[in-house]
Amino acid sequence: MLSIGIVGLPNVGKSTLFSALTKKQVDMSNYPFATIDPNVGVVAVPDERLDKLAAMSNSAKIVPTAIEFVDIAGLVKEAHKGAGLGNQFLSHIRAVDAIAEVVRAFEDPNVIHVEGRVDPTADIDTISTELALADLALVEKRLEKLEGEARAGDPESKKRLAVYGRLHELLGRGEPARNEPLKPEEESLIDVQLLTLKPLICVLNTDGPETAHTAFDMPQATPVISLNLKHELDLASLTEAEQHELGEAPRLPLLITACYDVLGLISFLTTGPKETRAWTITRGTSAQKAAGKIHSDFEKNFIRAEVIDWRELLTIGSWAKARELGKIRSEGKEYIMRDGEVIEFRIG
Ligand SMILES: Nc1nc2c(ncn2[C@@H]2O[C@H](COP(=O)(O)OP(=O)(O)O)[C@@H](O)[C@H]2O)c(=O)[nH]1
Ligand SMILES: [Mg+2]
Repeated sequence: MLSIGIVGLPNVGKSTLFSALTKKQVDMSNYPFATIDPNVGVVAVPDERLDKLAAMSNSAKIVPTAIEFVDIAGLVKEAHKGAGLGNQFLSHIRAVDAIAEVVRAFEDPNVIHVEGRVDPTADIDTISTELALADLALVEKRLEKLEGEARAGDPESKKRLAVYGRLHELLGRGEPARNEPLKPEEESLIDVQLLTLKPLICVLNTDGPETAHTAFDMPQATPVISLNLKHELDLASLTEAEQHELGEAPRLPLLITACYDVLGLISFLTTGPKETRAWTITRGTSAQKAAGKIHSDFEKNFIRAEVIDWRELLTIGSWAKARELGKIRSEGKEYIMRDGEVIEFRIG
């Protein structure tokens, strides 16, 4: 399962976010996941398509797709040199697939800020610098080994050396590795887990009106979501009816879907009387590979995929009717799957 690490300075709202995300799960009676470990929680990806398809198919259950969130201890200045939890902390970030960086924008004299002031831009800078310097140390170690191998004439090492050399320059300036435009074949030569190459999403923890996000700088192309996390946690403890009564809807689902997006993930759907279910694949996955998500035999014995867009299926009202109308397409193993397609695989 893909995981998102919640990262940020101490006292910015990371654990508040984690609690809000995982609290929601307790109320989801038909969902088997909950908090795995005090710091790791599995969170369903909200998907309105599932409810609608389940109603159409009279499904006994709904199985959403899920991602894992990890509450990682607070990062402090000089972490790359071992300050705070230092390296132990950094190794936890290396293990995740993407980073949700929580940034404090709320003013509250009762909550101490490690630097004694609320300054989102400066905090983002502190975190980026620490992550870049941690990567720099790793890249330097890697370069040393590769230089030896390249001198010995290994052609693969020479290619790697060139890519790591470019990253070294960038990281040395405190810039994230993701700023270096790499071709897919160059990226595949990187064989260490670089923190600053992981997809990043920024959660601006605001108090009150959600306008502050225009007032600070985030590295280019980083999605920013502003939320009042304390308020989200309060909302997460209420039932849907109670939320409705207050006239407030939680904004947390926005973050979950944005994380799914930033990871380049899409879903295909299956529906029937037994269950309606979402399956996660990365953008660009073929029909045959997608079949393997359900069962490895499905991939091996794949004949074809029967496909229809979820909206079209709902409009028609049933799979049988859609077939009658000739609206179910038949696709081969090379077909590239699109988000929101309802599939039946034909297997030999
Ligand atoms: N006023 C205010 N306080 C918050 C907000 N989010 C978190 N806090 C408080 O800040 C403190 C630190 O939050 P916590 O989630 O434990 O921070 P962490 O160290 O990043 O995990 C707690 O007392 C929270 O209740 C917020 O949006 N507004
Ligand atoms: Mg915490």
